[in-house]
Amino acid sequence: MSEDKDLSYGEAIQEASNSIIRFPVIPVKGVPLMNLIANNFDAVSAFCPDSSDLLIATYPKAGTTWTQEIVDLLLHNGDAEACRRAPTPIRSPFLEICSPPPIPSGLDLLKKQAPPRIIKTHLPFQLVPTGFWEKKCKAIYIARNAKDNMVSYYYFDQMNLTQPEPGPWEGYIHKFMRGELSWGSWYDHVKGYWEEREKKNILYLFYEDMKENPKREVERIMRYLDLSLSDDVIRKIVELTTFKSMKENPMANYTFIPKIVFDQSISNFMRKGEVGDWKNHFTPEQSAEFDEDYEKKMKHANIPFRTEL
Ligand code: PPS
Repeated sequence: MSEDKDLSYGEAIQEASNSIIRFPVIPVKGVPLMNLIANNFDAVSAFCPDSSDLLIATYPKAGTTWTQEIVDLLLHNGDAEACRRAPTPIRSPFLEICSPPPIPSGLDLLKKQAPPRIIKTHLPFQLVPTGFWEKKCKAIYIARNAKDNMVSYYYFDQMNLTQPEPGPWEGYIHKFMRGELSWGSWYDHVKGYWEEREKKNILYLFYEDMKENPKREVERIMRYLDLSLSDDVIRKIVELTTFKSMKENPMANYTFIPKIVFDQSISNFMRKGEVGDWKNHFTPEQSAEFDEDYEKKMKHANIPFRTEL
């Protein structure tokens, strides 16, 4: 993917293997971000989207990849082959991501694509480049209940060898509660977009709703994108974006990322895809402590999260 060589994403990672480490985080306006992102943050902030670009924003592990796949299929009228043209991060670049060269950054990939683009971000609302709102871009936010979101992040931090060490589960819960994980506080993240959703015309979705009734949520996204697809195509998109289908799809399951970055022998990227897996991880005492703290942080937010279906 460098200018002079035509490396695939995986090859570029392989070539950068000596520079792959668990990168430390540095605060950017109080939000901990991977140091490579923090050091390049002026360029990220200056990114100027086209008004036709779509932003997909999430706290990490809330259902980003699932939504990226649904959107790509909607924009291609359910054409599975078209949506296997490239791996997810090429079809839908990750705005702020910065990695050692020759791995292309999100901005490098975006520069090479003509709008309309499907742009992924994990940035909290206040760090999203203001160009998105000035240009009145559409934006979809997916939120996932805190406990399942954290469990998913815990496994991801074990297998993603560029993320800080998660350490033991007990300590990880407290890091999550204090907002110390990469991309910061889950609580501030979900509240930030919730508060802005009407003013900025953000479609705010829930992972649990997508699990409960994927057809309803795919249709919701379709309407938001001003598309009108047949019932057959919608059914096909729902089928192509089940957890099982995506786990088997080499263009969506992140097996294209070499083991030196994503070690899927530790945990699969497509791990479980369920609501309520937190019950297999929290002890009753941990759950009570978490809930008490959650009440304090979320009491005025009124966001209808569900921790089970
Ligand atoms: S990332 O790295 O932040 O982009 O990860 P993200 O895609 O947001 O989240 C990964 C979790 O989403 C689950 N997933 C799905 N669940 C249900 N259906 C489908 N199709 C699907 N695709 C991805 C994935 O398994 C991760 O959750 P866990 O709980 O770890 O399984």
